Amino acid sequence: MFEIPPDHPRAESLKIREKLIEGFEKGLVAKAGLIAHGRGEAFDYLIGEETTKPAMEAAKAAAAAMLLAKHPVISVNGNVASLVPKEIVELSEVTRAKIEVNLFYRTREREEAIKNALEEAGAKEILGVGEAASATIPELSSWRRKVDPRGILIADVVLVPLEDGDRTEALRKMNKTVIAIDLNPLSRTAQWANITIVDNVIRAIPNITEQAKKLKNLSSDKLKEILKNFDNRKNLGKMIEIIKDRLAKLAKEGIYIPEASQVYKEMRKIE
Ligand code: PTJ
Repeated sequence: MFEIPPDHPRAESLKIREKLIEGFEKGLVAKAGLIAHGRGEAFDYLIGEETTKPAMEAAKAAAAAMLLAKHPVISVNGNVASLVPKEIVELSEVTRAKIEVNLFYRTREREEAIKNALEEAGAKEILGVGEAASATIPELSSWRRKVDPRGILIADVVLVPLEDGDRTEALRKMNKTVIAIDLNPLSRTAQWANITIVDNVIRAIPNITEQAKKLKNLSSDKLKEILKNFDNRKNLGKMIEIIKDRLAKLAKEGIYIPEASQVYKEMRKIE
């Protein structure tokens, strides 16, 4: 892995990027996955690279939905397997969710590479690899239509981190509850899902696990209450407001980076 200078002002973001490049070189991440990450980074900048209150509320609703589910499934693609393999395994253990590999750019080599990465991270069972993905999601023409009859096909709740909108729509039409993690609140996935967590998967997956641990001993009535009080439209609206207000504030203040702001002040003094 390329060594990131620890004092680099954007060291954390660069480390995440390197993880993805490494995942690409190991055959887990699709070329388009690198492009998708860039898009995610841009939206993360806009929200301030931290979990917002609405994102935490969505993570809580997601945890409640997964705990209430009969057959919860976590759908994993190349980006997710590269960025948060251990965190996916922990979430699956806390919520008893199955893990299924489901790829847009499906190749047998990538399926196997992702399965290996998840097993290295401690996963015991991985669905959806090779012939195991023998069932089909109706009305979906992409490779994402191929699912495991023990997993996504019979799931009542599916967590789809970094998804494309078509499958979210298809899963909803199959009456499944879809939980999406997407930094872009305007994406088709974000708009189609029942619960959308507008946050980076790096933060969102551990947040759902933390919430699930807290909620685990609640009665199903209490969990249902949490879901009833969650409104995805409103939550997405709040996220868009947060971006809007943040940009308005930054535009007013003139500059975003505190050190740069200081340099400008010094320059003005000299003038
Ligand atoms: O591994 P595969 O073959 O299944 O392919 C995976 C990709 C991501 C290439 C595929 O699902 C795809 O093309 O996705 P899209 O349509 O590019 O959408 C990805 C969405 O995820 C975009 O809205 C990004 O803003 C968002 N995103 C990117 N990185 C992150 C993210 N959201 C949360 N956390 C991230 N780290």
